[in-house]
Amino acid sequence: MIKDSLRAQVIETPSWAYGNSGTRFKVFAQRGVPRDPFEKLADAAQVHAFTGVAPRVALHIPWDRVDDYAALAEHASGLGVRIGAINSNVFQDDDYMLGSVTNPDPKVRAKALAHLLDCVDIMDATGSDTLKLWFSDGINYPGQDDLRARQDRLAEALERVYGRLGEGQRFLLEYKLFEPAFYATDVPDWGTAYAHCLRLGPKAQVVVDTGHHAPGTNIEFIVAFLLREGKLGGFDFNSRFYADDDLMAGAADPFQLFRIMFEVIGGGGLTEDVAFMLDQCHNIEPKIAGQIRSVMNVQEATAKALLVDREALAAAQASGDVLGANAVVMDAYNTDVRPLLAEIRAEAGLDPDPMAAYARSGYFEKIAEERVGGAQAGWGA
Ligand code: RM4
Ligand code: MN
Repeated sequence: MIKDSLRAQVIETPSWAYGNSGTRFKVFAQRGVPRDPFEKLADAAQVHAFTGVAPRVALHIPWDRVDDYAALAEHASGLGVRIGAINSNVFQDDDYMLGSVTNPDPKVRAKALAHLLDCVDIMDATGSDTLKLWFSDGINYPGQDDLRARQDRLAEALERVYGRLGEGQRFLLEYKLFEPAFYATDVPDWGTAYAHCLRLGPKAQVVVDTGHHAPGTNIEFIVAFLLREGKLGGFDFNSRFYADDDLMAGAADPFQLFRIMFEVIGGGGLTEDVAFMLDQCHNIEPKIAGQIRSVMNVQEATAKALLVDREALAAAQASGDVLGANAVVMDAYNTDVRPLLAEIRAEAGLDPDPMAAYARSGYFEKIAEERVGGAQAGWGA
């Protein structure tokens, strides 16, 4: 059963992770980086080829704008992958300086809404089932704008997008504590996202980006709560030491990732209804290998969480055995699951060691040599 669950897990990688990215101080260019969305999909297909569990690739619009989205989706399927979530982007135009859907200017709000609706058109054209909404909207100074009015504007836009969703489509509303707004963010936390989604209905759910909380936040509690209410739409996995660091998932705090997966499994969330997406894109690690590492880290956390002896745990909990219950959880966490995952890969005809197999494949050398000329994809591209 554990093996079946691990085989069935789908981990989605983000197109933007394959382009150049960085911090606000510097975006470093790397060799072999894709020049267009087609090349990004080719790189994502490598992650799937070596791990066997990453067949979905998220797009970011307009970074991944193409003339023919159906052709892009076809290109993906030719590579053995498919289009995952469509991520809207209403945070990079000059017009959005004071916000997008919550901007005081109705013309700017209309422009932002039109973009969100365009993203649903792209879902139709690519067969994507998920729209991911993240708003950088907020204010920097007390009194800069009316907090309540901004919530009204947000609700209005979300309602319009919700109404446009077709059969089998949903949107995930992402929250983030701060940055780029520094005084008040319009969707700062899971409670705000949850309240908006609750009013709209079942096609609106919350997405938990693990980097978007205050230090010390108990993210697994949020996960357990949202899952219980049917409102956990998925994750943007990445890890952080300080703020929204966007480092490899499971790198900074593998124990936290395990605790999250423990709650996911306990709440029956290890299904296709919960999207396990990576939102990791940092500036120094090689792109494809970095994604493979994150995928493996999510798999390892999942495997450990699956190993928890739920019966023994329930018994210890029922008898008030504090140390016993904790020991059951820690036993699972301290188990080395790498041999189990290697076995599953070998059974599926994959190399048991995806990192080494990818390194040996020569793919990086090939793209580094071939992809010369043209503009490398990156932030804002
Ligand atoms: C945001 C948020 C979104 C992601 C962008 C690139 O901070 O996490 O999910 O699409 O960054
Ligand atoms: Mn995110």
